[in-house]
Amino acid sequence: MFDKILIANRGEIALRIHRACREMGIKTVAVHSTVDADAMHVRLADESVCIGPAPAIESYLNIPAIITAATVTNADAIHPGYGFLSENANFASIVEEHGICFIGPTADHIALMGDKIASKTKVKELGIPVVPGSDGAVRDIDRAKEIAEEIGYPVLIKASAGGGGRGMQIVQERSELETAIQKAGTEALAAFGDDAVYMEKFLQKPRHIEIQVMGDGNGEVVHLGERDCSLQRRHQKLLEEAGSPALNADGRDAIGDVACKALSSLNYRNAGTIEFLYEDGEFYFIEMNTRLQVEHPVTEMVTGIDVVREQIKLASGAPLSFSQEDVTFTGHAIECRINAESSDDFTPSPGPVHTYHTPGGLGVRVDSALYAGYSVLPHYDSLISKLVVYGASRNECLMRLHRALEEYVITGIETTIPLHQDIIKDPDFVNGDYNIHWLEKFVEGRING
Ligand code: MV4
Repeated sequence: MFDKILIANRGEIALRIHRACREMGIKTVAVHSTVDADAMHVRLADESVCIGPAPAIESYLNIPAIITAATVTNADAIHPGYGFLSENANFASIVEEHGICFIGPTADHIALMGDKIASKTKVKELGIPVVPGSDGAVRDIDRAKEIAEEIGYPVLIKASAGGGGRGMQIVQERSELETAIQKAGTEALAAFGDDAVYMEKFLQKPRHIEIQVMGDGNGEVVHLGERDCSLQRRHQKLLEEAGSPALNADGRDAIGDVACKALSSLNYRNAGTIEFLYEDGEFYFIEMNTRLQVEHPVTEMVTGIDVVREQIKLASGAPLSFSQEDVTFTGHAIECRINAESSDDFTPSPGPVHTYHTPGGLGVRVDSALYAGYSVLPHYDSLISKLVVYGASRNECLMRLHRALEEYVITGIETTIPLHQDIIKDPDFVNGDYNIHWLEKFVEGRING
């Protein structure tokens, strides 16, 4: 097992990783920018290294500075968390070239899944259902028109180097297709340096359901069930649940099985998430994330498995500590992402936190690096806390979430707590009756009365 891990991240996820290390008797090294010197992740770590000024490009994305920090502190491994360098294949290989273990998948798998055309082609070949569309890149406009007629309009043009909603064009009819393909290609080239685009049937009212997987790199792959992440605004998730209100145990087993078989033949290593659109009882692969995800705690609550601990064990060369039969799904969990933003128009609200009082009690977990007197910085992501609530049933979970949101006191800055309080009162939400478009409409209705 590792003696010391460098955590190449900040905020709540740096703390989350630190906690797993502490419980495993592993020493931690925090890295931080100049403005993060008094951050909680720095205070708790055994050692810390300043890696640059506030802009992430010069600190949390500064590969030479992070490698140097790991070298001078003698760290055996680096955990990248999410965001920043977590899905940078180049970073993963540089880490390994320095004899340091990268806690995550191989650089090749990160690169494969980062290329949306290559990953779709690969997973389709491995038996995962994909959205009907072009097989590979769209090059020829006449061929594109043929495919669009076959699958039916509307279609969606996506950038191969995109992902997470960046670089997409909806096409309603044949006359718009050529212009949209050109526009998508030009935009993709400017944004990502790669003009490759592909085409898919546009699904009108899907849910976003993702499957958590973990592999040992030798063909053993298990799944930890699904998360429903349909509540998003501008491709930012706001609330996630495990399990999905739309899925039962049989549905979960079926898609989980398909996911495990496919990733087993890839010899997938460490944690990963396969994202699907789910419409009319069918799953359609869209993307795979090769990192620990923000919303992993809801999976931990219903399975009892510590995903970060398991990541660290796998990275150290241990086999999976459980088999598929050992994984059971009990109760229901919901995560509310608390952002330092206005609940009405989502304008960022950085600044000093005056009062800070967290909810507690049975079934309540708060993953946050906030403390009274801390000042939320304008330079980074506005996520300041994840309120994660467990209940024996979805209804118990919702009742508990009501009271936990009521207990939570953060003053000095605006937060998304009031928005969450309204969402969980809505009858559609209570019934689990929502899709990827629901939140945008809810937010609009909430402001305009
Ligand atoms: C789609 C889609 C409908 N049809 N693909 C957006 C983010 C990226 N991961 C894929 N996205 C979508 N792909 C087809 N063929 C609708 C979306 C989409 C979306 C997906 C998940 C969660 C929220 C979303 C919001 C708008 C659009």
